[in-house]
Amino acid sequence: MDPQVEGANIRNPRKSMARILRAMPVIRTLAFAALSSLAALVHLSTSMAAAGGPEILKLDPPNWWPGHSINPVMILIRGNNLGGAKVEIAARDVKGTILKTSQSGTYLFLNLWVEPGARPGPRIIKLTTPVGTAEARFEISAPLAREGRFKGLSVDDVIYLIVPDRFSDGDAANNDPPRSIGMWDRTKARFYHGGDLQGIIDHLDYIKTLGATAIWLTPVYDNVDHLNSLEQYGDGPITDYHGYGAIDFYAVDEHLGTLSKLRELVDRAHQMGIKVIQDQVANHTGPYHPWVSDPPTPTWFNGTEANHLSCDWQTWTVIDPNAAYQVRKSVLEGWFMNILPDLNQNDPEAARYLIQNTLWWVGMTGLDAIREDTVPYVPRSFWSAWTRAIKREYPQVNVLGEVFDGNPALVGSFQGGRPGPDGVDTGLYSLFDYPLYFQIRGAFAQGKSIRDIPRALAADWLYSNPNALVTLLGGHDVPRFMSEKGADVAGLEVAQTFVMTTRGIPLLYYGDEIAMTGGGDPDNRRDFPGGFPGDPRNAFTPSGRNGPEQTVFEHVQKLASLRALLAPLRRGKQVDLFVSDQQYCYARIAGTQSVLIAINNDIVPTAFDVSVAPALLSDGATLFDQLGKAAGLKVSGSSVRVELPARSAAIYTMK
Ligand SMILES: [Ca+2]
Ligand SMILES: [Ca+2]
Ligand SMILES: [Ca+2]
Repeated sequence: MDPQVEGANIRNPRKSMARILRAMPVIRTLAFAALSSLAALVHLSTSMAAAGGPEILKLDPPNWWPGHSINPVMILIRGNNLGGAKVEIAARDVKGTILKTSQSGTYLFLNLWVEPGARPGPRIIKLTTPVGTAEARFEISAPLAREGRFKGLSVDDVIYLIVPDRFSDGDAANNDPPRSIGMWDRTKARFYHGGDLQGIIDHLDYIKTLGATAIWLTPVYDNVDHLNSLEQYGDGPITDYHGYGAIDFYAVDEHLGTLSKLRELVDRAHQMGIKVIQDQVANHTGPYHPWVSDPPTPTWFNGTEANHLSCDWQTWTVIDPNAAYQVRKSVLEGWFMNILPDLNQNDPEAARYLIQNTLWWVGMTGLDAIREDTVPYVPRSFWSAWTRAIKREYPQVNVLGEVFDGNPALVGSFQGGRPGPDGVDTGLYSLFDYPLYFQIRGAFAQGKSIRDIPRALAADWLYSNPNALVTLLGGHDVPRFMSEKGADVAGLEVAQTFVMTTRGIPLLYYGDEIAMTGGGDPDNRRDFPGGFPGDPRNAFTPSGRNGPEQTVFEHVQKLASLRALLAPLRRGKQVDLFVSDQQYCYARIAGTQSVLIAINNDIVPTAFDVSVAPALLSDGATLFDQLGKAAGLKVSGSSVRVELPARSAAIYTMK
């Protein structure tokens, strides 16, 4: 059954959904055009297929826009008996030619030319074979107004990462949907817990109050509607609650909501001055994607379910001048865990499909940036073409890429704006600063030397734009900071101060603002307390937070407000002034304005002298700690004497 046809928004139509509904393909065969019941439609069209006539089940994409930089748009039609079909579109402003048909007759690729002045509304695509005719409705959509949308991530942002299933349940009706019953169980760490898009909408004010300016949600693609028994961890089948196992790249998972709900979320976020970053995956599909047993082209995937490479994770080989092609191949073409079907971006139709899909989500929702999953496992030439296509249509929309590696030479090679070692400019705006992340954990949780921090920053020359890197002390793929050996609240706060004041764009992982604990995946994705019906307390409100939680929350809030207030913390050049085994002092300097940050990572109080001439501070200047924990400073000659309590940090500005 086609998930898009069956979408919940069709069952519960609302006024605001009208536009989305119009965009959905209404699929019918000629003989049954008058049918109004979608359930009956699917049933009956199946019997049509048995009769040998052509049948259309799905259009990817189901709609497109006039005046778009991609024209013709490639429509992948899934159905039956499509071999030898001829296409007819009764419209003067839309023309279609058949590009190819799969040998099985279950896929047909159509090039669709849309006249720039084409009026929004439906067009009927008619496919005819000697045995019969099938029709499907394709929608020409009015582009969303650009004002206030498609803004792109910038150094001024603070990102808040949410795993939607684990944040807040705003709609109990989608917890155990009829279509995918039996996947919801809050006692099981790898089952759906009921969080959804409505729950995020309901807590945008919380995110705003905290001080984040952008939200990143793990993928909202439709994932498989039954238990996943292929990927197991010793306790039976799991679910793909995390969203990374798409079975339909053109639909929102029914546990999270609908496409119109996602649009509503983006609009509501924009109204509150919050950007939205969509998590996308171009490397692989979920193991149950219908393409796996019947790929649209013979080379759609790298290998087949029965015969493929397994990914060996040796990502450095993709830029290693000494790596043999065969070694690199298992990184680029291997299936994750030997399970996840690896898309082949060298297949021209697969590449077009993926590029169009990215632009479709942006165009349908008005989102601002993309977080791209598993970047090193895809040919860099594809990223180059993909980012150029994004820029052509949405010049401000940019991409934050995941290269999960501690080696800055590898991560840096993926940042765009200049050719990489292979001559390819990926066009990626930002990468997660994992090289720095590992040092943050080492110093501020495990108590290792703080020198490792400036030592990591010394590799900034390997990046085309270090200020655009996304800095983090935690995320959904690593154990929580507070569950790291040696971690305590004081160390967490120092780490947060560092992340929010050093160069880069800070990432806050939901729950770290209240010092949540949790080990490795999936324990690091516990439900946010208060986000779910029946929770004993509500940590979204001050009265629902215990003492340490409230202290950490207020600390992060203060840091975010200082970041908003003080331009050097966002845009300033970072100048390291002093480092010893457990003390570190640096300035952020923008124009004539500077901010001084001092950290004592030791378990005892400390005092040290710092020469502040490079930070544009002159004799007699007085400085004040914005965090209110350290004494003020007075510049004497060209230096200050910093005095800090144990495990603490100060952010000094001129009074
Ligand atoms: Ca729900
Ligand atoms: Ca699903
Ligand atoms: Ca791959």
